[in-house]
Amino acid sequence: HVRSSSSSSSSRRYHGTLMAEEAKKLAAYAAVDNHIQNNQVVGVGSGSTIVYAVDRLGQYKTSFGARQLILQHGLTLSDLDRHPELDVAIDGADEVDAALTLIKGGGGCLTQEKIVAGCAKHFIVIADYRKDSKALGQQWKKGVPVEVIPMAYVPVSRAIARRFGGEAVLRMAVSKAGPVVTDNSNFILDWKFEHAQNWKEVNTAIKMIPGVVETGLFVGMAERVYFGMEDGRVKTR
Ligand code: ABF
Repeated sequence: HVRSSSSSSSSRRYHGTLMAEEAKKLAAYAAVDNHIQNNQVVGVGSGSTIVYAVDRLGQYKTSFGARQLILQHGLTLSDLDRHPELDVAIDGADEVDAALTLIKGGGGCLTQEKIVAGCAKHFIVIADYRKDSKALGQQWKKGVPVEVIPMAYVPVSRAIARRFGGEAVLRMAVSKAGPVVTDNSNFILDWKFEHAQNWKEVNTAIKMIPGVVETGLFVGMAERVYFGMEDGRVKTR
């Protein structure tokens, strides 16, 4: 069944503005309530916003994929071998522009999330107000993540900068002990672009560079985005 959106009246506020955590929860609950029905197969991504969606999904009888969270919430874990077609995928994002183009992968996950989103009949994004942008780069300043085969990171970085400008920098672990290694055992380049581009073309072109596994540009994939806003409302796009 589908429930109506969360009300804002119970939202906690901080100095008159909704805290980002509360905004994430608002967006997540509204998305689940509006798009998930019992017994659906649902794909979920990673990050701090999706935690609230799984929390809400735990109240439904649903089977889906994102290991620890799902198990913690007593939901049925599955995979794309058993369920190659998903009813809905829900995920967070680092930035969402006016055309619903996303930057993802700030937290290190993008390839598996793009695969899951691509397997879903409906791909729904949840985010707090800080991710709401007119044009990519206005809010998210860390660039577009690009997952690369480790031995190719230097040539890929040079190819991106040469072709599209800016700089593609190897992402290092917080400890600085070495590069971040993804869940697919690859590295991540953060491409700090200089100006707005045709993201569809850029996404395709970067993917064609040998050594690139996937980009954090999600173009034409998101069907609907839910933003939890500072004033306690949920904005959809
Ligand atoms: C994952 O989590 C990543 O693709 C994206 O970078 C990030 C969003 O995380 P959060 O919800 O914590 O901002 O989906």
